[in-house]
Amino acid sequence: MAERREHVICRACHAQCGLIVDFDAEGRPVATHGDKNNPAYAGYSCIKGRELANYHAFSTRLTHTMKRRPDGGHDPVPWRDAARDVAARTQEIIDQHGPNSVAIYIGTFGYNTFPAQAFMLAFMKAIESPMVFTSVTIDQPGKGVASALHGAWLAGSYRHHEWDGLMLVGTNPVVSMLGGVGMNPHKNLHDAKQRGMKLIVIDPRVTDVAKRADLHLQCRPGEDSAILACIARQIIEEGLYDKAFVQEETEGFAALKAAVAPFTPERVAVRAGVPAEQLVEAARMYASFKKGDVSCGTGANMSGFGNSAEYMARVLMSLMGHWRRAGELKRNVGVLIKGFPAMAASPGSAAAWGFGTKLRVRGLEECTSGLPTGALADEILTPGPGQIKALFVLGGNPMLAWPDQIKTFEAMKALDLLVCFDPRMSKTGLLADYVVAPKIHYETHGTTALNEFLGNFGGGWGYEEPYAQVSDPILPTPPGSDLCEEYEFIHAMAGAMGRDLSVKTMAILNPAEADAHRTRFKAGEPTPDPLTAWDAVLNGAPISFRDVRADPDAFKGKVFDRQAAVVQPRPADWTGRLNIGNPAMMEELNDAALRLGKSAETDDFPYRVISRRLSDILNSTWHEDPVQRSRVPHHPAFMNPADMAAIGVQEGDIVELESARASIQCVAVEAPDVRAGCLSVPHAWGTNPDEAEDPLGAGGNTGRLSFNDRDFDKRTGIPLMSAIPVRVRAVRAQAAVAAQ
Ligand SMILES: Nc1nc2c(c(=O)[nH]1)N[C@H]1C(S)=C(S)[C@@H](COP(=O)(O)OP(=O)(O)OC[C@H]3O[C@@H](n4cnc5c(=O)[nH]c(N)nc54)[C@H](O)[C@@H]3O)O[C@H]1N2
Ligand SMILES: Nc1nc2c(c(=O)[nH]1)N[C@H]1C(S)=C(S)[C@@H](COP(=O)(O)OP(=O)(O)OC[C@H]3O[C@@H](n4cnc5c(=O)[nH]c(N)nc54)[C@H](O)[C@@H]3O)O[C@H]1N2
Ligand code: SF4
Ligand SMILES: [Mo]
Repeated sequence: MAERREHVICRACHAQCGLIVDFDAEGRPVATHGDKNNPAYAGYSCIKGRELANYHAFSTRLTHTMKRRPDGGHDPVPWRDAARDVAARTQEIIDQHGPNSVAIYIGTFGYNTFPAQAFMLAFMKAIESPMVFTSVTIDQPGKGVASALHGAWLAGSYRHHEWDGLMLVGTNPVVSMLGGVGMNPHKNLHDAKQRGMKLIVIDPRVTDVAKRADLHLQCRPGEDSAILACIARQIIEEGLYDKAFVQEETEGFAALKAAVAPFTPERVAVRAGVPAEQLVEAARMYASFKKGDVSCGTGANMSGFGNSAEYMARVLMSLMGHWRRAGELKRNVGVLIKGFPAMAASPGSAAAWGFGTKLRVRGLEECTSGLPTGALADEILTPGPGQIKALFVLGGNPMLAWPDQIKTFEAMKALDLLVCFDPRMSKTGLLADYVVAPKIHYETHGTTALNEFLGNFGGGWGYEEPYAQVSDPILPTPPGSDLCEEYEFIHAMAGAMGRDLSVKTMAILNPAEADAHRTRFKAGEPTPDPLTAWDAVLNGAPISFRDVRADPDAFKGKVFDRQAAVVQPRPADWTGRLNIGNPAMMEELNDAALRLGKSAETDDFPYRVISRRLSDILNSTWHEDPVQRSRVPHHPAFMNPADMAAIGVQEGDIVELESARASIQCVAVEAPDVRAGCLSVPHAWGTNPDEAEDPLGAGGNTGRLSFNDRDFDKRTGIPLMSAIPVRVRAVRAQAAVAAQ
């Protein structure tokens, strides 16, 4: 029996599950588990969360900020000294090269800690550098672009308890917790299926969700926009669309109809490798949904036509009027995040690019998904005015996560100053001048604001109800450690440079309104305490952070008593309409149409490496946990048995995957659920290019297989990160490995 129990928010991924940690008599955390009384998660937990308490005491955990020696090794330094040194070097770089020579990259864990992100953005504003890069443009950048061009629907889409149909494209939400079946994905999917919800899955792999699908299109990768265009064409051709909705709420129907005309089921079937009848069936099934949703994930965004795939997903929803209508109720009206007004209207198409910072390379520029991270290595390596000389990496790991690892490596080495905020010595940290060791997870205050925030951007993301949880630190920092929160370091650094920080709230989605809710932290004043930092970051929330914290139940996670909003009709003089025929997207469809009739195969590189996530591991994090390692001992390349036989590969052999760029090594795992011709390989594994290959340990880095300057999207800069053409050979047999 536990001596003490603490409710916590798991921050091991974006899902922010409400968990319970049991402590023994000595005050040590002994077990972590789900909380069946939690109204949003209903007992859900995953292995990463159940292991999170141990993560605080990993052998690889940094207990001090590290500073690089001239010989490349690192020594511990007091963090306040490091903040002063980094400030001085940053100021020198600004004096010599101008503010644009300083860039930041915000990765996965730059989101999980809202104050870190808000303070880092305030720092960039203080030094007047616009060079803010994030992982969004190497993740699902089509979302931001498509949503702007198609136009948002202010009242949002339906939530999973309402769906009678769902289409998932290149996403596996049961593992990723993103993609749209809510916060207890197994239970929600089960309940929805019991209720009669129909599920269509488009994925080259029989994923966890595909196993439960009513219709699974096990397509070739990289053909999603063609498949969705075909479904739209069929729906239009058979007259199955919601004519009243299309007439009243959309514009561009004629352009759409013309652009999708080439995508006949017969032609798309040949290109995408699925039967024509299945495409027709998918169209009829989707059109039969009354309250449906289409959700695209990383698979659809990383394989070449992400903008038009995301756009066509929205177009299908608009053709069927699958948006929340006037008079209906919107249950989640927000707790810590103020979303959009519940109105059955669209502001209409907005510019997705052409308004912001221009890069110097490949004609790329800021878009609605941010600055193209796919081109950041070039911005560091290309000489001349505006060359990036200093990079701050907040909770990310470029060396294992960015495309084109070889170029990334050159870029990291070329920097005058590289600072990582990371609790361990990551592969990027190895190359950094400073690795700032932060307090993590259970050593800090937490809120569920991030997941609530995400709920405003993806179909079925975030919470159904006005749910929130807050948490206080439950673990002390390791004995003898010298740790800070990321925001404290940023504040100290800004102070040493004599710059005030004007921290913008993250709690308000309307940009102008958010801008009016800034909190100023003056240079030279003491570092704000964590609750004051959170106050600033959540300034203007529907329920104030302090009021949420005043409710004892909020520490366990609760649904707040807020009245559901009745969706208001569009005002009579409203001009905005959903744009289903945007010219730029019709042009991208034309490009996809040109490929119809051509073979998707190439002789030189006949296989395709496709991305996937593992439930035990989050990107490059968690690999060192012994429990996870015992569950995933090697870096797997999941292969269809027919391909294994054709190449002469056995389960457990080391295989080499060679692209036009480079080759990597992984361990072959037999997987009948993977489409023949594809290798399903998790990303963010591997070594740095100057380290020995380690196929049985660190594995191979799929980012090394891609060029960042070929086959890249001209708007978001994302290159092929899935559907990467390769050839495959066995390099060492399992028996030889075992005999070592
Ligand atoms: N080929 C291919 N490449 C991909 C993908 C793919 O599917 N295929 N996926 C892409 C996607 S979607 C993404 S989002 C990116 C991920 O890109 P990144 O965010 O750059 O990579 P991560 O591995 O998530 O890095 C997270 C880092 O945060 C550190 N960390 C953990 N906890 C904390 C904390 O509390 N505070 C701080 N400051 N740091 C912490 C971890 O140690 C780790 O080094 O990778 C992309 N790369
Ligand atoms: N356990 C765990 N959870 C995670 C992460 C993790 O690493 N581990 N990462 C987090 C991050 S950073 C993100 S962005 C989300 C991502 O969440 P998801 O987008 O749901 O990511 P995946 O689970 O990799 O699912 C992508 C699917 O796309 C398929 N696919 C690959 N290429 C193609 C293609 O061209 N077309 C189609 N239709 N399908 C294709 C793959 O087979 C795979 O099943 O997950 C988050 N959650
Ligand atoms: S799904 Fe994410 S938040 Fe939930 S327990 Fe697992 S790692 Fe933690
Ligand atoms: Mo991601």
